[in-house]
Amino acid sequence: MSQPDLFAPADAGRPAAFPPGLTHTDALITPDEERALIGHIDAQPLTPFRFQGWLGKRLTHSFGWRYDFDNGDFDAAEPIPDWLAPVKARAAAFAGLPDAALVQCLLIRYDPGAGIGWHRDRPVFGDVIGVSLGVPAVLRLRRRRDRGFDRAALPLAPRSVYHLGGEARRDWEHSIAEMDVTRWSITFRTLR
Ligand SMILES: O=C(O)CCC(=O)C(=O)O
Repeated sequence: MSQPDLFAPADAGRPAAFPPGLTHTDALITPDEERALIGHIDAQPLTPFRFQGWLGKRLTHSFGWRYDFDNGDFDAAEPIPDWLAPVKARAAAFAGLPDAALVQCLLIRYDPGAGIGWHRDRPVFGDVIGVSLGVPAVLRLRRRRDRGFDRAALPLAPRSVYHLGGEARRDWEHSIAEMDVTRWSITFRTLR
């Protein structure tokens, strides 16, 4: 497990400490497992992310619980399927959480041109554990200060996993820039 890049560029050249509560490790799964997971994700009924009538470019599918960004509804969804069980167990162990606590799962496919803008996950969710698939990406983080933002950037290798807990989850926003090539992610969440 690593706490990469203790310092990253910030607005006005001010360095920002890497957020406490963010941990990361490479190689959570093997390349064969990654290929199988990508195949499963592509076989799901992925739909464009919707936000208050606006249609995003990334494609998503939820298991366990679904938060509807169009109307704020939060409802039970189809149970997390068996093909996700091994990666969920490893993600939970990595984060030091009980497997049973990861009750929500979001699949995302970012085709070229798709990204995810600055946000904090909805307050109904607790810890967030993300598995990154396909190609390298960068998880950008920022926290608003009196002037500008503190910023950090976590490189995500394919098959790596990150955990947003504590301050990183509570006080920092995160985003991923628009991709040039397709990337997939699996995020697991606890409920508060
Ligand atoms: O694709 C990722 O790793 C990030 C996903 C994310 O930020 C989210 O689902 O809220």
